[in-house]
Amino acid sequence: MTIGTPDAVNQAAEPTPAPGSTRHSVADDSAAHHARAQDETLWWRSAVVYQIYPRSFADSNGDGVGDLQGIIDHLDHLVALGVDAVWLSPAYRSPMADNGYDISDYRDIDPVFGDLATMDRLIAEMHARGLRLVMDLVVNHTSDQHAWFRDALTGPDAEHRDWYIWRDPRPGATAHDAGPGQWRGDEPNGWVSAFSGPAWAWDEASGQYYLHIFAPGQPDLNWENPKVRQAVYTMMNWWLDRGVDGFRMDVINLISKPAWGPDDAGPAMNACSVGPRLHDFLAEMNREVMATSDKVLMTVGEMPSVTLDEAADVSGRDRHELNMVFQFEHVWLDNGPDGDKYRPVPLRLADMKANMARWAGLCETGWNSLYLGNHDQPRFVSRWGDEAHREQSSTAWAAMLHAHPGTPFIYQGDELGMTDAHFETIDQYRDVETLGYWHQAVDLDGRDPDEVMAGVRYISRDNARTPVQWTAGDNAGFTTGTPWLAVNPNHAEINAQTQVGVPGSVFEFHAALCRLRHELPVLTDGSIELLDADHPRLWWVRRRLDGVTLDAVANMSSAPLDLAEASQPLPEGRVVLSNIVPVADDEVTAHRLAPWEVRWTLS
Ligand SMILES: [Ca+2]
Repeated sequence: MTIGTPDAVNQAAEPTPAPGSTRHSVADDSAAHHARAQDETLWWRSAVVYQIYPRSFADSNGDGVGDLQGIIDHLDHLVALGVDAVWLSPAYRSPMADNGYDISDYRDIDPVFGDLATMDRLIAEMHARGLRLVMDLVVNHTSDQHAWFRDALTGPDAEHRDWYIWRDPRPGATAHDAGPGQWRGDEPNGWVSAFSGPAWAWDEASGQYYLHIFAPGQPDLNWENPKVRQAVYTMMNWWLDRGVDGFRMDVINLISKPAWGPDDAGPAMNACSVGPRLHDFLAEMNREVMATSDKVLMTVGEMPSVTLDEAADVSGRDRHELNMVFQFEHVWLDNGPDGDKYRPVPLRLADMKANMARWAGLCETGWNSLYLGNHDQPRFVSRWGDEAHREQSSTAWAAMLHAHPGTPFIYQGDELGMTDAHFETIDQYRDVETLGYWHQAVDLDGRDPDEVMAGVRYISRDNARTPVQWTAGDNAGFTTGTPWLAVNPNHAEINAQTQVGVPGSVFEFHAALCRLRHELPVLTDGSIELLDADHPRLWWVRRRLDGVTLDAVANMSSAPLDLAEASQPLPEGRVVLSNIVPVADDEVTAHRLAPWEVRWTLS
C-alpha cells in the first residue's frame, strides 16, 4: 500500500465516494475560514509550525554541523510542506553544554551557526516566502560563560551577583570533596538537577552554592531581581526589532522559584514548576514586550508538569500572558516507575486518547499546542508506531494529532517519517542528558548496562537529533564533512528527495495536513468529541462547527480492524484525507480499517 495523494484533495468534487477512495475540494468550506484568517490576532490558532533544530537540519560549509545558511538553502522545503511558521531552536552564542540551551550571549549568533548578518538574511528570506520566525528563548538560565555569570563569579559584591541564585552551605552539614556534579553533603537542600546529581554547584572562591535546575553550566537566573527581568525584556524587544515574529520559551514555568527549606528534596524541576510569581512575571513580560509590538506575535511556553488549570491561566485569552503552552503529560504516559523515562512501559492507546481529549479542553478558554516529537523526544514512529508499517503508522499518528484542537507542531524529519537512531553503544550518543543518566545508572548505581541501554535506545533525545535526511547520498546530503552525530543508515530509503512532490509520500501527507488546516475551519474552531474512548486500537474523534462534522478515524495497530467493533457506523461523507489507496468498490475496504489506516471524513 502507498499513501493517498494529497493532490487529490484539490480534485473536483464527486458525489459521495466510497470511503478512502477519493479526496475532494474543500473550497466551499473555506470562506468562513478566510474571514477568520483576516483577523490577524488569531493567525497562530490556524497555523502549523515547523521546528528546526539547527545543529541537525542542514550544513552549508562542511564542518558537520547544521547552520543558518543551511536553513536558508532549504526554505523551499518548508514552502512545499505548507507550514506557516518556524520555531528555531537556539542559534545564539553558546559553549554548547546543552546544544545551545545554554546561552552565553543573547544578542549574537554562535559562529558554528553563522552570524547576525546571516540571521537577518534568514528572517528576510523567510518573510519573502510568507513564513514567520519564532525564536527560542532560554531565560530560565544562562550559560556559565555568559558575561552576567562571569561577573557574578567575581564575588558577593559583584554587580551581577544577585542576577543568579546563591546560597550558603547547609548549616551543620559536613562537606566532603566530590567531583563536579557530585554531592558534597552540605548542599543548601536536596534538589536534584534534571541531568542527575545535585541542582547546586559549589563555588569555592565565595564559599557559596549557585542553583542550576539543569547542568552546572546552566545557572538559573534570579527573576525576583527586576534588573534581570528588564534585561530579558529589552533583549526580546531587540529581537523583535530585527524582525522575529514570536518566541518559544524554554521551561518558562520554572522562572519563579518557591520558598523552600533545607529538608526539601527531589527533582528541582518539580519543585519550581509554576512558582508563586510566574503569572506576575508573564503578565509583565506581555506588557513590556508583546503588547508593545506592532504585529501579533506567537508565544508558546514550554511547561513540563504544568496542570490543565495552570495552562488555562497562562494561555487564557483575557489574561494576556502567553498564547499557548507545551504540556508534557502525553509524552510521559510511557514513563516507568517514579517517572523514569529510561525505564519505559508500553503505551496504552486509551490513555493517550483520553489525555489528548482532556487537554483539548484547554482550547475553550486558552490554547494548546499539539506535538508528538521534538528535539527532546524520540521519533514517534519508532516509539508508538511500527517501523514495519512506517509510512502508515507515522501518518496515522500525525493525522490524529492534527485532528485535535490546538496548533500543530511538526518536528524536522517527522514530515519524512524519520525513525530513531538505533545506536548500539553509549559512545555513539552525544546528549548531555543521556550521558548523565548512563553515568548515574551504570557507573554509580551499578545497574545492568544492557538494561540501561534498552531504555536509552528507546527514549534518548539523540534519537531525534540525527541529521535530517535530504538525499540517499553520502551523509544523507546533510553535510559534505563528518556529521556531528551519525546519520541514520536508513537515509537510503527515507529521504526528502524521494518524497517531496511525490504522490503518496509521508511528506505529501503532511503537506495535505497543512493545507487542510487552512481550508477547514472546523479543525481550528470546532468542538471535539472522543468516541469509543476505551477501544484499545480504534481512535475516533469528531469535530463539529457550523453544521460541518469532521470524523477522524484511525486503526492504531498493525492488524486489520473490523469497523463493526465501533460503537456506531462511520458517517457517510467526503473523505478528505486517507493514508491508503483502497481497492475500488471493495466492500471489505469499506467496513474495515487496514493496519494503521487513518481517514478524515467530512459530512
Ligand atoms: Ca556548518
